[in-house]
Amino acid sequence: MADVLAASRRRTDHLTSCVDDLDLTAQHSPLMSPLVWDLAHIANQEELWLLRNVGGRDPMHPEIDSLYDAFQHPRASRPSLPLLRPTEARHYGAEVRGRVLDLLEKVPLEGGPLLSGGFAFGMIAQHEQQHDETMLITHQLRRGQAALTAPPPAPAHRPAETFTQVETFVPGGPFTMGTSTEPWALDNERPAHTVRVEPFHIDTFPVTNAAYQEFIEDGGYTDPRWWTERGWQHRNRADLRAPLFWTREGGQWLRRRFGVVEPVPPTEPVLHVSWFEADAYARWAGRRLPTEAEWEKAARHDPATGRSLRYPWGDTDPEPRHANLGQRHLQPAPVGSYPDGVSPLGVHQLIGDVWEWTSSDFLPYPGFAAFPYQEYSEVFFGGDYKVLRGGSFAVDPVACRGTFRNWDHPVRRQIFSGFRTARSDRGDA
Ligand code: AVJ
Ligand code: FE
Repeated sequence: MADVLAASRRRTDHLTSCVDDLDLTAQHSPLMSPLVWDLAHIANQEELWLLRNVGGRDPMHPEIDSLYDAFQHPRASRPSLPLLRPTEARHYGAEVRGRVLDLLEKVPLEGGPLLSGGFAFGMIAQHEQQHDETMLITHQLRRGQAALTAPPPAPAHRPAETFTQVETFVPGGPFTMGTSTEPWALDNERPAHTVRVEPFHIDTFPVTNAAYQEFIEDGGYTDPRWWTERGWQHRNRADLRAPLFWTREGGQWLRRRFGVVEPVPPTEPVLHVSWFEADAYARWAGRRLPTEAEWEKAARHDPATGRSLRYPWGDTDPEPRHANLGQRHLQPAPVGSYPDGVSPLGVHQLIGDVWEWTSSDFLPYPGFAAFPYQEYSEVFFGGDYKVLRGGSFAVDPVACRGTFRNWDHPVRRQIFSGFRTARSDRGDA
């Protein structure tokens, strides 16, 4: 447990030590907090859940709690708050962590639901990793010289052209969705329940930049036939013409990625598209987005046993050969890069690379119970949110499972979002 916590802190340090204090306190986009807010929010949540709720300690700095309550201050307003300075925020985080490690030696990892299986500690490690992904998004939005670098993923084993329009059949019938046994699963992934889906076909790989460019070149962005009414309004208002961070120069698509401008790689899964764009692409292709249940069946269902696996490759924790996770690379890997991560039905790269938009709204599973706080999931149910599945290259393995659910507004595209499409077995999409 201490190692898992240490890994999240190493990543936080990495993301906040490569820029100066001015950069840490600046707002790089109204969509994001200053990095120094995330830094102290991470410490504040750790203090709240581990030192106060688990350890029964008194608040260390009660006067700052409200500054770091995400529900009290929208992101755009956070730079004007009297936030802790970078040095103070780091000091606060280190002090909390020191006390947490003391507590970890004393407290039994069993008993109440908050402690059993080390849930509270796992929840806090996941929370820090989730904010690390948020901070990586801020880095991507930040202008100026590159602050982060990472080696590119290895080239794929097969040329990308062979993957165009390849799809995999998923049989109809029941499967187990969600989990009641995964110790660190968050409340919205619970409980396990049986869901039936009709037979369908799903893209074997995420939609690539090359395929997405065909949609652009075919006038996909200027033809209202492919868009929902709301999507079309949004496309006009926001003047969408291509994924976020793409520019066209001399007949070529370029993208800005962590401060570097480069040609768009045709074989990579498309990144930085909104739900509205993903939905329009699918309709243009004569297809549709998969539902969340369809995505999970394609990812977890093992037809040989009828059981749902923890991950597409089986029940073992993610290793680098399975998936592009953990910010080892600062981009998705070409399609075909992870034959070891394939699901029993034969679907590739469901975990890692890009978050995948589904057609589903973010709703509770039957039998849902908010735990340990309503603000984690419950207050978002029924709002204007679509579910994303699978996790991006920026997701740490500790915050990633076949059951993991993410959600965001359908207009959002600064997140590491892509998609794959599906079609029903019979009739139209
Ligand atoms: C699950 C990614 C939507 O970042 O807003 C972080 C996770 N919850 N702090 C978010 C979260 C509280 C959440 N997402
Ligand atoms: Fe948070």
